[in-house]
Amino acid sequence: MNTFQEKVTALFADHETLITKKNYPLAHSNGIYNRYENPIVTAAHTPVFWRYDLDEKTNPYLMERIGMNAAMNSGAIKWNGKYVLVVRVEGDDRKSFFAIAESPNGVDNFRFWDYPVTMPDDLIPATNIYDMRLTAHEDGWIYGLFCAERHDTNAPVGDLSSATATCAIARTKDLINWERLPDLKTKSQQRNVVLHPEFVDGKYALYTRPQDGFIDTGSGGGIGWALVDDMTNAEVKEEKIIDARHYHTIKEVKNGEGPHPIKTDKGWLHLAHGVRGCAAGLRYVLYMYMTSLEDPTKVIAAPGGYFMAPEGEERIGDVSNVLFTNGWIADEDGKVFIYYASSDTRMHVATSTIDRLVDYCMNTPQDGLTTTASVNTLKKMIDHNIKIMNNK
Ligand code: BGC
Ligand code: BMA
Repeated sequence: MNTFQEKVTALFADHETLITKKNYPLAHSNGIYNRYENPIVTAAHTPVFWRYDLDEKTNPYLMERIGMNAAMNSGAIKWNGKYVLVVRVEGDDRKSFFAIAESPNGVDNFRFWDYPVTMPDDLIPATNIYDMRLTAHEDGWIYGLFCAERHDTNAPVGDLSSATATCAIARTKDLINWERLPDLKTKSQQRNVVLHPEFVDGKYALYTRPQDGFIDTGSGGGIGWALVDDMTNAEVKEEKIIDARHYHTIKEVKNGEGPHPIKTDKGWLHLAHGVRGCAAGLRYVLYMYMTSLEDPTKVIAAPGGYFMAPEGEERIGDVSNVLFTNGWIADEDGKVFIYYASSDTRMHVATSTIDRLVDYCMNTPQDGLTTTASVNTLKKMIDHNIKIMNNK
């Protein structure tokens, strides 16, 4: 029988082995991006001392006292040369909170900081917070926009599920001390609000996602755009849909901006999620689009279909058949680290480059919105390829 101390040592050793495991790109790639062998952050990556009381007097059986259920939907930023994620960690109690995990290379060795983020409450405290988008804005602050969820006070007695989703705003200079600003004022509920990194016409610009209800986007037509005078008292007065939902596409039911777009010389590169309904529930996939540098509300490229959809283990989890993203990092050399979560359970990375992603956006055929259009697009490529193949 191992002593308490031996068991503690083994826990730490196993954890260290897990978090320092090398991660390699999978051999097979579609030419657009590379997936990696292992998830990069999971609930098991959270520190042992978050989960176990290490005092033999109070925890003689060395039980897990505070269970961690998932590590998912993470914001991302390059910070002091490190690849930093603001992870949505969810405890067994279903409350999620933010915690920072950093890696020296962006693909493995993610290690959590000792303490989770202490996020101050807004005037009306939220029950849950999640899915932070980080933006190092040209005003000098790093903003974190996230969803604050509260029980709907108008719900009939006994309805404990109706909730409201609001865009919460905080800012920091060091990722440690966060200043909470008032929640975004808008006409509708909002989830997936993202701050554009530059001023536009001297104003802050937001990607929004108006929705009629907590789950239903209803008349909310897609990803919106709004200019805001002041982030310390942010109010959306006018909202314009820039990337609409459409019948029988991967974003029929909902869509939402992922992380803030990356600036390239060909335009802004966007990564987003699209949702459709099916008998198994909602299916979340990732897609891309581009907007113009001169007019960021103008879509200049809209590759058809999804960019990434759940595969293998990614399909399975607390909320199966879901890929979700709210973080990516573009390095100076053009390499892009796409951070995505699968099935509300674990975090992964895929790597690509700006050039590849721009090529993908510009040269992937658009969705023609009908089977006939899709077959015509396909036949065009087959014709062209058959000529090439016959000339060999
Ligand atoms: C969950 C989110 C989810 C939302 C809508 C919330 O309670 O925490 O992960 O996106 O409900 O389903
Ligand atoms: C949403 C998102 C995510 C989550 C997804 C699937 O609406 O905001 O938090 O990953 O649902 O559950």
